[in-house]
Amino acid sequence: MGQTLEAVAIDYHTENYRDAYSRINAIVIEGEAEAYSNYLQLGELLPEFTEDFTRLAKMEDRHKKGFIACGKNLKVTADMDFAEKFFSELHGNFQKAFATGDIVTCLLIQSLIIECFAIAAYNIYIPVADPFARKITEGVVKDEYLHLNFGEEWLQNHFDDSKVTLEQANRQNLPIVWKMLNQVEADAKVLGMEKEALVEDFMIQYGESLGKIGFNTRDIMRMSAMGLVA
Ligand code: Y39
Ligand code: FE
Ligand code: FE
Ligand code: FE
Repeated sequence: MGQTLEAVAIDYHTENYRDAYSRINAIVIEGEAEAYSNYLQLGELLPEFTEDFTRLAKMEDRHKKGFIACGKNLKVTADMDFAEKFFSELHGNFQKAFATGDIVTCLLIQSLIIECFAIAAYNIYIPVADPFARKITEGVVKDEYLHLNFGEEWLQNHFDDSKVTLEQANRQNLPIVWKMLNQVEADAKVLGMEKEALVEDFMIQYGESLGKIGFNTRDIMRMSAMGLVA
């Protein structure tokens, strides 16, 4: 809370900071790479939107390049093995849904859950980032809102047919996000990002999205608390 109001003095060159950055930076690079391929796959599932999804995928590829530059700037080697494991459960669920042509679950995982996670993380990171990374992240987060919006609109237009699947996919995937957050809590803190702030931002963003799609307040409360443990 009040993260942006506190004077933040972070030494971006300490061993401790760069060690934590090697994992968070890798997560973001891996996340952007997976988002790229997720959008290409969504373009396969929804041929009438292939061009749109290809456009979103290209943005994700640019984001990845930007974050690779951020790591380079701090002379950090990204721990990609860690990042791949970090995303493996969510990635597996996306691939399972893709294999059965389950557009709704694919959209929930990538366009709602992962985009809201990205928006929360990037917004919390910007005020505490080094100046180079801050500029990059400010550009990236604007795109993530577009991605979230795209998924919201499709789901809003297909709400009645998607509702049951969305609830089920939420139940299956939201607990994974909370587990992921716990795994990065300590590293995020070294970077000046509090878990409490990340959870708060995620909840606000995700709840707003569910509301736009068509869920009522009671649904939203029930759905966004799913699997959340302190
Ligand atoms: O749509 C996107 O670009 C999303 C892939 C990127 C996900 C980034 C995930 C950020 C989690 C970082 C956690 C740091 C506390
Ligand atoms: Fe705060
Ligand atoms: Fe992105
Ligand atoms: Fe995105």
